[in-house]
Amino acid sequence: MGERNTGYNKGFCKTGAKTCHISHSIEPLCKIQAGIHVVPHIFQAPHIIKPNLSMQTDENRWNDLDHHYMAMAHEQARQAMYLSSPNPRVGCIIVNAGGRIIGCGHTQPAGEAHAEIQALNDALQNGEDPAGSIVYVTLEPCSHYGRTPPCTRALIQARVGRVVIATSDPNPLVNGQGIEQLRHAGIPVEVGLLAQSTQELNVGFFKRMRHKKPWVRVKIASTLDGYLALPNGQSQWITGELARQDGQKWRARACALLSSRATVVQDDPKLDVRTVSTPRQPKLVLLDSQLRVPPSARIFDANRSVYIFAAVSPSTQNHPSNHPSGQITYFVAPNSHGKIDLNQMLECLGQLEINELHVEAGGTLTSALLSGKWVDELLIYLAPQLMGGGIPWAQFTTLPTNLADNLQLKWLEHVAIGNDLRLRALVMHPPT
Ligand code: AOF
Ligand code: ZN
Repeated sequence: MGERNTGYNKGFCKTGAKTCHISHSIEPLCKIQAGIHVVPHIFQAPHIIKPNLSMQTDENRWNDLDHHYMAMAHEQARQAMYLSSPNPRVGCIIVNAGGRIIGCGHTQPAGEAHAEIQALNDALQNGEDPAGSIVYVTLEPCSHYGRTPPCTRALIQARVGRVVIATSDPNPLVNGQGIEQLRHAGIPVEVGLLAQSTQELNVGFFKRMRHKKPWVRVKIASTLDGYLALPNGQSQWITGELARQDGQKWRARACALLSSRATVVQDDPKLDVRTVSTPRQPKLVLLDSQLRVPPSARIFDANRSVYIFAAVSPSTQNHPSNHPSGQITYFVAPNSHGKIDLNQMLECLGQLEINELHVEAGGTLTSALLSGKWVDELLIYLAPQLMGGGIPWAQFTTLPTNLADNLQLKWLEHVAIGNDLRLRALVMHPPT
């Protein structure tokens, strides 16, 4: 390398400013696009790659060391779990010609360095020259000027010798162009090693990029016979302490938590992250069609942005002067029944760059989301108890007349957490 580098992609904009232009609107935001159905195929082979790109996806092509370093890159990516949103969780490992790791990095908060830049700068700080090295990165390097300059530019400038990528970037601004730019610069690029790990770690980012809506994960804490609460509404606590702590991790990784007026009025939950060390609280999305949640509700106590979706406009009656309004943005999105248009709400959250939406609500909202085929994943904590009756977590207004029409799920995992079971399932929507 000629002139010694003092750092890659230095001087980029660090404002972290969002490009979203809708945060102050109280008008209906998104036109409903009829006929759009979300098909959660995130764990299946992606079909986002431009067909003219020659990408090999046979993992057998790579040797044990390639697998090892890409697994390490994914460990790096996991360090961005609570950090990088709305950007994807990406990790990068740089290995020199002697097989020694000279730099590693993961995505920083939006507006700051991407994984590759972190890794290149790490190599420089270690006094190492990345020229000729192999770069293992869990997502296709970006090729565009976003909040930061393109990572491809930095990799080309560093004259790296080879780039191994887990999977291409579904962001339409990148989507194969990063690979093309590197190849065009004469750098050999291979794609497809541990692609599924990247997709699983970034279900929300992939869903938003492909479908412009968040990945909707509904959390349920239920008795074995499927009840959330006694008929008198009592629901604390069905599952044990360990399950509740585990639930905090799922809250922490989400961009936003969603709940309903009914749950907020009934339980007065804080709905925040307390037992996980995280640099940011997820945003709170409250569905309150008639704007009746009182300003004293504990959900307003946490220091975070609150998005309230309603079917009516805020006024002095329903938005009293003592409302903690500083961080509240209202969205008015009525449907023809005077309720909140859930499809429009999800489209708005997509525009607001919400990747993973974590729902903690009662049976009514959960059932409405399931009926509308908007749920991607169920996260169920099942307690070894029978209630024999009560408030069920799913009750549809229209029941199937044929077993084949039941909402089909696919188990992702079942694990014991203390005395409870954690079940995760994908909701399989029929292809449309
Ligand atoms: C990478 N490495 O670590 C990440 C990438 O606004 P910017 O400049 O931060 O760009 C954000 C986009 O860059 C994001 O939507 C995604 O396409 C890509 N994220 N790319 O090469 C990374 N986080
Ligand atoms: Zn980048």
